[in-house]
Amino acid sequence: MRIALTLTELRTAINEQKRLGKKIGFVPTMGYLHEGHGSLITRAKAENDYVVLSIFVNPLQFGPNEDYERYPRDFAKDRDYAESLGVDLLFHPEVREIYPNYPSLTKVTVSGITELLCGASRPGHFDGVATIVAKLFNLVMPDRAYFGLKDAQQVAVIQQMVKDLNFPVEIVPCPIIREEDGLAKSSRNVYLNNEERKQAVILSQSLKKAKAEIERGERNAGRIKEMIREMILSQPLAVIDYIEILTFPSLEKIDSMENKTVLIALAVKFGQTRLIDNVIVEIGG
Ligand code: PAJ
Repeated sequence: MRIALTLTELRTAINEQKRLGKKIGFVPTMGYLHEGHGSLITRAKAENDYVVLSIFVNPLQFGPNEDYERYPRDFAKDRDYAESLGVDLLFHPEVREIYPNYPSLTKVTVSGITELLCGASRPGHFDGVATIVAKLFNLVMPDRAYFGLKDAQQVAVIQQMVKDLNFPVEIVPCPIIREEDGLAKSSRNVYLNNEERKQAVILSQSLKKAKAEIERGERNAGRIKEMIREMILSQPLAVIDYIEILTFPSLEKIDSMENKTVLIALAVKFGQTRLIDNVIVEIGG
């Protein structure tokens, strides 16, 4: 596995592969890798000739009172894990390499769909995500890029950006990887203490129940949200940020779920830790 720390090293490696006509698969991450990231890498390996993984904790997507400084980092462990999965090129730049002038004068803003869900609780977050992903696409020039549906709104935002700005990249959304008890894997799960970790299982449990209710015929979004709210509030440490049911990927509010692909998304805080989870359900008439 080759490691590029600078833009020049990255460009040299990419140009070589492009000259050879290789298909490049790209997995952007902020590191502290787990099997969720691993599933994206494995899929990228299966579908491309050359896989690039980036590990960069992007300051631009963190709010002033968020966890940028304390976001977990373990480069040695990530490097070994990436190598074991067959990553061809690991790009791990410093902040000043990516943002020589921070913050840069140019930003990418996807409007509308960034104003709700996580965008409402984290103003500016998706500008930071869209900007870094656009920069990384220009640097890596991938044929395909892999994103987890754990961050379903992020997938919708990136797909919209790619469409609106004509990036020649195919976005491949990948399923959520979970712990055995259902908790969605996340780099931020290490923040949870034992009691919070136990109670956090309610997120996936409530989504599972919601999906089952829909499968049994429930079509009223308000009733589903209320059921989720009650389940989550049964856990004393849980503080709800949002519970939403929207169309996917257009993220429009709905009352009735008839004939739609819907995203049931939630964000819940346990102590200082904000967790997100979701399920996408295809609903017939
Ligand atoms: P990060 O949180 O490190 O996630 C990197 C990728 O892994 C994202 O596409 C995310 O959706 C996916 N992922 C995380 N947990 C997952 C899980 N349990 N199952 C499946 N996929 C999972 O998302 C980011 O970084 C950043 O916003 C980034 C896109 C890199 C831009 O900075």
